[in-house]
Amino acid sequence: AATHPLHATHPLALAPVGAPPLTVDGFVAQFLHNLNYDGGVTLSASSTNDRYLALACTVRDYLMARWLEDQRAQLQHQAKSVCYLSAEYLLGRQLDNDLIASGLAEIATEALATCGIDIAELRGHEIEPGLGNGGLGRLAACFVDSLATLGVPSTGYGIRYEYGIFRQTFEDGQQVEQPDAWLALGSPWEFPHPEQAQTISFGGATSTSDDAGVTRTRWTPAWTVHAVPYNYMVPGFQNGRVNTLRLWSAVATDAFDLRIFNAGDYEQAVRAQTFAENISKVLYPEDSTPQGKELRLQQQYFFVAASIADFLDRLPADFDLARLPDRVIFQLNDTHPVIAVPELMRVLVDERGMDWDAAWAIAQQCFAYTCHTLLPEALEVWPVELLGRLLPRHLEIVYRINEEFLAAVRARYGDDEMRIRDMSIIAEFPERSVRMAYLAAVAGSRVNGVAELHSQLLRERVLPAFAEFFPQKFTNVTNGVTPRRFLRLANPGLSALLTEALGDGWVTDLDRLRGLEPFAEDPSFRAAFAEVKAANKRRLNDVLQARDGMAVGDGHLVDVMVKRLHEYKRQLLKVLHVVSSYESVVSGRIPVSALQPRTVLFGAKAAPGYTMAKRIIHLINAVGSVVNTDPRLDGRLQVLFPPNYNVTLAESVIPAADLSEQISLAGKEASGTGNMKFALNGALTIGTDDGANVEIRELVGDDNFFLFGMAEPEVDRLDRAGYRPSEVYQADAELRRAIDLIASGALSGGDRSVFEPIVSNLLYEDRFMVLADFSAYVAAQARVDAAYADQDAWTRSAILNVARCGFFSSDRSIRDYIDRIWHTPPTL
Ligand code: HBZ
Repeated sequence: AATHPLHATHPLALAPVGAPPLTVDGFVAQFLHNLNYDGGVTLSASSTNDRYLALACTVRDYLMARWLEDQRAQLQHQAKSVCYLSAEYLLGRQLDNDLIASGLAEIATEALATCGIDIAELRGHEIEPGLGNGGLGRLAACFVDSLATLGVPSTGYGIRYEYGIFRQTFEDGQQVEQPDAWLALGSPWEFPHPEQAQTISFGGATSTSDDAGVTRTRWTPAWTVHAVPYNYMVPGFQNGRVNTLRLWSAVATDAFDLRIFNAGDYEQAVRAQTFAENISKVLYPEDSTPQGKELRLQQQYFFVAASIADFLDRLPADFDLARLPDRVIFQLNDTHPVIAVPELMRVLVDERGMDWDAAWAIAQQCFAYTCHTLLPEALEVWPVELLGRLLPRHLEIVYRINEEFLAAVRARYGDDEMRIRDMSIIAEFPERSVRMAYLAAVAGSRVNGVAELHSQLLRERVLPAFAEFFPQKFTNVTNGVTPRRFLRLANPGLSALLTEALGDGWVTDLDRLRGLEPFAEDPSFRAAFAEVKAANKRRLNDVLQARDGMAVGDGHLVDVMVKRLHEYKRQLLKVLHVVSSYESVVSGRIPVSALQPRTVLFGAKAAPGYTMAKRIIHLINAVGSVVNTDPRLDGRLQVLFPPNYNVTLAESVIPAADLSEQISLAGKEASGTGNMKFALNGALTIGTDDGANVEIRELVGDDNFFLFGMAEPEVDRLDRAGYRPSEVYQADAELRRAIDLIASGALSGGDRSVFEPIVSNLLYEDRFMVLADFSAYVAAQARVDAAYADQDAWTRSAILNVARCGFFSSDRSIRDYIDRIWHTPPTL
């Protein structure tokens, strides 16, 4: 087949032997081959699903030789590598990403067109793998993308949940959770390797024996389960590099059900199988309030034990384990994988016969811990009773680690019992339990927060005793987001504009966006930029129309708050502002013509057991139904709440936004990453001095950011002084009118009881100080309206946001991890 002009400088032009020819004809041939020989259908008889699967396999085929080569090279070179341990990866659609990463997007589009197929329809067919809750899981997905793009020897390890984050629907404005059967139509992206399964043990008891004067501990587990790895390609951006994400799936072991089967109880045997396979069945939908459930601890141990065993299996047979720290760093994504610490100790001491002190010296160099929270209730603790029942040997190991650590604390400070109780890995109240964050801080070579402010508060407020004891361990790595998915893929219009202005190097070198600053002063560039934003709003409307029958208003300021529903994030503050605007118009205090036309768009899932969060969802929907249908508003204020906000919807929403709502109570949002995605897509932020907002504002400048509200020290002072929200309510007429309207039942068909718990919580508790920041927020929104009235000046600010946010590339975050924590060579 002739070489297509498109491919002269194609990144896969040096395609290794075995890859299909890099031509439109070559792509067509491979696609049809896959459709016929793997799918077992002809083109004319094929369904959308058949075609989607064949297309996915074709893209895969082009990446395969590179992937195999990278796996081989990683084994051969045995360079130090990163094992990223994360219970969550919120990946988003794979086809979209892999088309762009492989550089095949144009060839594939053309090739399918010659078959009479619109590639957009197939791209829209994929159900995204939603194997995460929110920011933490999405961060892990951005990081594996950057690791591959930077060519860092690394593997992402996690769990292949059969059901990811639930699909959200609304019934009468209330959230209903549906199972997310993302594997139902088959996943073309995964490669199972049952022959590489690991056996993972649980329960039972330990015993000791004397081995030539050395005490050896033996763990006799009660039951085991197989962990089967599924490999996923993680292609770097057009660099011929393909890394691996390894997700583990639980399968019952033969031994397990055979025993029962032989006893003649078939039903019981089947139940046993179901029990074992439950481990990877479903993602826990709680973000930030862990429930301390046994199955969750099983999940955590299951995937870290399998991952450690898998890593060790890849070392040469004669490898000297004393050199393990030269070969690996296990990065612990929050406390979820922290049980890896006693697991590595168990393997080194019990299985490999190493002495305790040598093993501990090694383990301390092999782990690093990232904390993602500031909320005390989000710090995981496991009851000693549960840990001892499920993992008796690990509990013993934790006790010994704690004993030696507390001995070191005593050696430094004397018998200061207060301090000992404060720093003990074992908490005594309200029940004896293991504090996983403390274990991570003791064992890890580094402890990092995810934004400057967060890392500071981590040292000063969350783990102060540890920061004093191990000052050298504490560091910061500010989060980042991948410009591939969140600019290049999600915002093709802006991408083209950037490439025209700066060349295409920005995709892997986001600091080049700085070069955009002078363009902010160029009227024709501003016009082009504004046109891209307008086109993105039209595209969003097409998506919303098809998905939910909704649309943002013509000429409206698009005001977006998308993130998990949590009280600390303060969706209620946004709701109060909307209710207040509504009330001012319908009461006649403000002419409707004075309203800046706005569409307020929410997206948020609530943890199924988080009652208050679900009430807030109900309230948002109730406000929407009233505001959107009241003719007195003249269509100038709209509230949209499309259900099931996920990565795919984010890719349409973020590029269309004018205003990004980042309004958490200062000191509560560790970093935020949505804030970065919006700024990079040219939305202006209205935000508090919290998390990475602080760094965004420093970079974009005060003129291009709407700051409001208390800073963290003020929050702390108010808290100590005793905060009384009802006094704020009494003192602020505008606030009172908004709250009274909600309390009146006007938004709930006259039923005052529906939102009463929200109202009384605001008036008498208001843990996250919504009322205290209300007036500042309203004033900041007035500044937004005034600024938006000058469209050209707004566009200039938007361009400067893009130009100055290159720092928030996850490539930069990964380089920081390499410099400050991992010390791995950047490329293989
Ligand atoms: O991690 C988020 C933080 O809230 C956010 O500020 C930060 O930007 C982001 C990335 O660093 N934390 C989470 O998303 N946390 C969870 O999703 C979570 C999930 C299960 C848990 C606890 C937390 O048991």
